[in-house]
Amino acid sequence: MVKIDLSLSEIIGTGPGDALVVVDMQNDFMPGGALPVPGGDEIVPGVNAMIRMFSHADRLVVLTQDWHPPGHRSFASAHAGRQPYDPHEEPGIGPVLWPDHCVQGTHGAAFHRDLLTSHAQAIIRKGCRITMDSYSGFLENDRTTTTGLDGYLRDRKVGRVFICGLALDYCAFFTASDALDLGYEVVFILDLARPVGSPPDSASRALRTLESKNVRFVRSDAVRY
Ligand code: VGL
Ligand code: ZN
Repeated sequence: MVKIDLSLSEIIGTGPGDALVVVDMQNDFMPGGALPVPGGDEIVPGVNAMIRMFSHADRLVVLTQDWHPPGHRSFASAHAGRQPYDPHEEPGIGPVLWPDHCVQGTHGAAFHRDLLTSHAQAIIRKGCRITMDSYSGFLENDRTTTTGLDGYLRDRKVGRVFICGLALDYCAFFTASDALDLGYEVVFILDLARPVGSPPDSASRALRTLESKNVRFVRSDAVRY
């Protein structure tokens, strides 16, 4: 695991033009869920504190929600003889297959019951088409189809996005990476993200990639109103 040193993390103020993007804080990604992320539930109070900080007229909160139809191609169950977490490369799907998770309208796809969802101004659903996954909140895994998030943020005059949520090595990572590529300043709140850890080096790779792209890693206690 790459160690990011946040001991020197400077206080970072928030204000007009800032958005908080909370990635996939859904039941299926919590311990006991279908695709559990270790410690996923532990970050809910901290994420809520961030949501409160961004719930003001001059800034905004966006949630992303993994939202798959039954039989989605990212599910191992859609491939004969394959198991969850098996490696798999297919256009728009992979690098691994997943357990059935976040099926549209199910309890597993719902947000954690304690998440302050009523403060969100927009909810972006992704992975809605049966043959295509979407790890990023901006672009689906064909790297072409947009979710509308970039248009929404631009329209709302957002220049900087703060990112937290699940999973650090998939949806939070790809959302941050795309935000950087799309020209946003990106602040990644490292203590409010947790990895799936499959394959084992996925979190290290994600962090190294973000580091090489000018992301700003911070601890949540350094973020101020
Ligand atoms: C995610 C795997 C599959 C995530 C979503 O939210 O990180 N990971 N679908
Ligand atoms: Zn998914």
